[in-house]
Amino acid sequence: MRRGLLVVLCAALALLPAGCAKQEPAEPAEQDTLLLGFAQLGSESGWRIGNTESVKRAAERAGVQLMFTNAQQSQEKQIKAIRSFIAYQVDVIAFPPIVEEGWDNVLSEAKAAGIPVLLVDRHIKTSDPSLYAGFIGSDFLEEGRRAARFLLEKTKDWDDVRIVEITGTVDSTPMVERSRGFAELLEGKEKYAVLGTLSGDFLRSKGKECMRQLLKYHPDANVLYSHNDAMTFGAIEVMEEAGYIPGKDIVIITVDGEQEAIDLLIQGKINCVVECTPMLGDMVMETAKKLKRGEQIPKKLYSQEKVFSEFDEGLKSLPPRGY
Ligand code: GZL
Repeated sequence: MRRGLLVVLCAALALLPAGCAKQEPAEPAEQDTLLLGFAQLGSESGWRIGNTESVKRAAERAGVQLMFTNAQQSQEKQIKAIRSFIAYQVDVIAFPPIVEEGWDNVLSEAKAAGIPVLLVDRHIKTSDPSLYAGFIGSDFLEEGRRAARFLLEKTKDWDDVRIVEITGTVDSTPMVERSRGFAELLEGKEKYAVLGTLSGDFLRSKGKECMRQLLKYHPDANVLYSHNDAMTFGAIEVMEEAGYIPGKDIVIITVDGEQEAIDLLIQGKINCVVECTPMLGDMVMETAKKLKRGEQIPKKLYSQEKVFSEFDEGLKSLPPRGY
């Protein structure tokens, strides 16, 4: 029954602007092959594109039959994709919730259908934690603290630290927690002031707009804390257009760890890159297989991450970042 719906469902999914990219396994699907529905949130950054590649490559390696959709930054489309996976009776659903609120109804439907759900990369706010089996991704609070720890070291001899912050998508877990972790370590330290905060939605284009606005109202800013590399790249363009020397006139702390960010760190245009790895695919496949076997999994599985900064030796010999 389930496989029989495949053509209909993918045709229906294909009506979604985001389309359905079902990955044909190399061999004919065995009955015990895991069928995983992955509702990606978009293609907003190099990080997200790397995450998509990681999921698809891992599915191939693991012999997992993958149904993959891209919601193009729309929560409504993510919800529709999850509903289509429920209709198709996939074995496991995995997705990065674009924002933290608004998932209880559709996840209750998945629970009623007996389909376990994996939160990947981002978290949800819910009063019912039974609606998801587990979370796989980064500790964003710690990422924020790591950004602050670098800043405290970098500015220990400064008298006056004037920070502007460009945040990610409002009400997304990385935005909320990267802000909170950063502020936590600067709490009560008089010489640190956040002059202005704007959301760049994790997009390079909006990062440019935000930096233009922030420099207009805070031309004396001497630190930028940006929640992802894509927005940082846009901000650097604006700084240089306005005559600032990035990494010198304005210390730049960014999160993700794309290759381009490491290259700019080596050039001295960025001062600190807090790693947030998109390479979650293998963890997702391994955990989804455990769920299909009815095994218990941890409620939270954190990825291991590092910090790269101007204090490091050997940056030029780092392996390629892959995103
Ligand atoms: C973080 C991830 C964020 C990245 C951005 O895990 O959700 O979304 O930091 C991406 O680059 O757009």
